[in-house]
Amino acid sequence: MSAADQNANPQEGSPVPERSGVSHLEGIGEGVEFRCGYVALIGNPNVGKSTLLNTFLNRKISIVTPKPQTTRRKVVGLLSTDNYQVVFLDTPGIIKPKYLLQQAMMGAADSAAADADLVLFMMDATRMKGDLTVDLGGLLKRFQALHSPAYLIINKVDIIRKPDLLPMIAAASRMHPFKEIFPVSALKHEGTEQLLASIVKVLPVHPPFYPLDIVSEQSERFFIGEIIREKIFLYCQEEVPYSTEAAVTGFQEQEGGKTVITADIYVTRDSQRGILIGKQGAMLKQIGSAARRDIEAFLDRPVYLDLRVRTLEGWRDKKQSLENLGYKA
Ligand SMILES: Nc1nc2c(ncn2[C@@H]2O[C@H](COP(=O)(O)OP(=O)(O)OP(=O)(O)O)[C@@H](O)[C@H]2O)c(=O)[nH]1
Ligand SMILES: [Mg+2]
Repeated sequence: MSAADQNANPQEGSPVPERSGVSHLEGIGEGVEFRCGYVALIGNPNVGKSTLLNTFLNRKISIVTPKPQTTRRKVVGLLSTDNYQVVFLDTPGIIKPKYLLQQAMMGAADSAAADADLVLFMMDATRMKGDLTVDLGGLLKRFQALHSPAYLIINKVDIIRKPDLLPMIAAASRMHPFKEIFPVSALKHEGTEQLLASIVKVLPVHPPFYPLDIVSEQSERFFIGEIIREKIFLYCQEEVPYSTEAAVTGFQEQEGGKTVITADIYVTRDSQRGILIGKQGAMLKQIGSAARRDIEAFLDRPVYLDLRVRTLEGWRDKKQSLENLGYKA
């Protein structure tokens, strides 16, 4: 990521360029069979898709919380070496949409899956003991038209009894001819290296789509908005996180000093403003200082963060508001 795109739309919606885009061949030796392709992480909410992306990249770029529906947009993470570039696409968890924002979220998951050379269907092992036809069956049905190869990733194996694993694998493999099935713990980095080695092997021989020295081409503004949203998900309860969006409005690097970042937090109705601000501003202060610490780590420089809470009446169900916030409604 670079600070070059400070003037860009803070919430760009369509991060992935056409495949005919520029190649970045510098530094790639002749005769090396370079592999590059798109790998989509698809699954129900809360199964650990964003955690797995961060584990692969060895860096936290995609926000993670214990609450479902944390991820709302496609998040592009690039893992590059001299021999390969994996373009990981983290996606929102699959749900039945109840409002327009959720429809846009499902659109992001669908388009990532359609773009992918390999789809990683991800399940939460702790939810796989019972009848698989609901969770896994529903996923497979939704994406049955896909032609790309699919792996099944059974995540969170650190918190199940190991003897439970074999019957899960057997049941899942009866439901779909997955190319591979990998039990992993994205959190504890168990099985993830073997998974990555296998992913690289099935990528097409192709020059890299992006420069090799960047982790994402999404803007710093986008990731800062995400960090603020993560803190709102962590500290606010019930419907508040789901009614909230964060957008960076200003980004100024002061010479020799702090980077001053201003951001708006939007809520769907006035009554939620009070909750977000809290008694004597305590809630907003908590969100702000936690976000600032993470933004400083992310940008690797000191930051002054100024948050404003605004009501954007019913934004989750308004096409124009969603588009202004960078969603493809
Ligand atoms: N024990 C355990 N917890 C995990 C593992 N992977 C993820 N988690 C936890 O599961 C919760 C959800 O993780 P996320 O990575 O946000 O899940 P997600 O699939 O991206 O969720 P959405 O963005 O809501 O679709 C967090 O509390 C994670 O810490 C794992 O391997 N083991
Ligand atoms: Mg996520």
